[in-house]
Amino acid sequence: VHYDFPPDFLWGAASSATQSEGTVAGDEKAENIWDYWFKTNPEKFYHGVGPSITSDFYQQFEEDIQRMKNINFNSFRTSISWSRLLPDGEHVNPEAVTFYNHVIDRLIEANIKPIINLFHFDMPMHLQEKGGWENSDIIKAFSYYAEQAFKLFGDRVKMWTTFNEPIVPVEMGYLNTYHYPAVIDMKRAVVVAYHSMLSSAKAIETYRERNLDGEIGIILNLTPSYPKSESEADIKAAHLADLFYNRSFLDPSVLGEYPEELVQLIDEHALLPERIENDVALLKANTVDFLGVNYYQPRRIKAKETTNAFENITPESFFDYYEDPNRRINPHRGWEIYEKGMYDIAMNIKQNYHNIPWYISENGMGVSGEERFINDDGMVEDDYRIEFYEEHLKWLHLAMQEGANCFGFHTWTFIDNWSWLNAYKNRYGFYRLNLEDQTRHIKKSGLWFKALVKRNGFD
Ligand code: BGP
Repeated sequence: VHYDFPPDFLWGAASSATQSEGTVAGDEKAENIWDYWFKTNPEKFYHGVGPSITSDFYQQFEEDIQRMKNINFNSFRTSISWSRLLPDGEHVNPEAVTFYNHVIDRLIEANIKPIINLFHFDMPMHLQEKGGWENSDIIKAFSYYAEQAFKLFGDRVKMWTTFNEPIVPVEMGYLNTYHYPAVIDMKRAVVVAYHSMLSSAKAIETYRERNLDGEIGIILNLTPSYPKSESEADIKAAHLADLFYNRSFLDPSVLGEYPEELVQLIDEHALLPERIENDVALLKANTVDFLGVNYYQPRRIKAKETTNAFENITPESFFDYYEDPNRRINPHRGWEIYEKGMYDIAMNIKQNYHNIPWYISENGMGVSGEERFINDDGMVEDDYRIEFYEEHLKWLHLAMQEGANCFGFHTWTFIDNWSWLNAYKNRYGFYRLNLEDQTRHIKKSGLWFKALVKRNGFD
């Protein structure tokens, strides 16, 4: 069997500002929630390594872009750091402008299409102090930031996204204590989700007002929810998980409105946020041009077994997770591997989201202790990662044969990078990062990718 992909298919990888740029002395970048949290709670971070130690893309981007070119990337996604571009929220930092201009120009010179994302978990601290996404003023602040980015870079960047995984700050920061501000409060979580969705729509409106020649979308982590059994209760539970964790952003982003059922459910539990004027019209008029889909693993759902679920309400008050004994697990990270999930997402978009153009904006395999796989030539022999990608690409290929409107595949990630909770524990890159001397070393998967892109497919 040959797995051929269409001409112009986007191949590359994704990264984010906070996870790759790093900070340097004399840097004008202001603090974001990650810098602040690391300063105040370093013990929360794996091995005490915070966001200042990264692969130093800020200083090494020229060579790194050559590395991308060497393995045939034709596209690359990263984010702008809001607190670097607008340290005080108002004035543009000229150093940041120079940096992002250089990154964008070098990418274009190397024939690598830049896809620029505006928000990847890194709220500037001065805005977080005013409530961050909880404060409705954020909608204006975000659209101001977006406008500056469009003005500065919109002549050359033709693909923008407003957010990466907007559900994650909601889930990790307001329903779990993993991300700052680390509170468990469904009411606040709903407000955060609502204001981030409106901020995305407002930024899209701002983009379109400028009549730029380009497209704007959003990146969502879609986690297909599979019921444990065919019982009505399990199916309903999986449906509710899907409403909370996928459709809360997917529907308003693509269809321009929240699922009625979700609104009702939120209302029944007295969790509806104070409405913003014109919200319905804003969402309706500013749906996305395209969708980025991050896919790692599905959710396995069963009906709720325990009672008293609504005491401290969270989405998990409505369903339980279960572990399928037959599931396959990535032994190096603990996440389930279920390649068909990618196909199911594709079919869902085709059937229920008017087959909007989309691409895989992240897919990847985190591996802890990857040094174990370094061979005598100093190369990580990550055959497990190659297999992981090929198995996913097979399902993607099938979906495309059945009409899925997918235009690209990006992996997570290019060079091993710093992760929010786990720092450098789990490695994902095509290049291994040696943290001691900041050297980069291609892995076997990097060479595999190079051949894949050249061939525009595999056999
Ligand atoms: C996604 C994020 C990325 C990245 C990735 C891997 O959810 O968009 O920023 O971190 O997950 O996850 P982790 O780093 O937790 O292993």
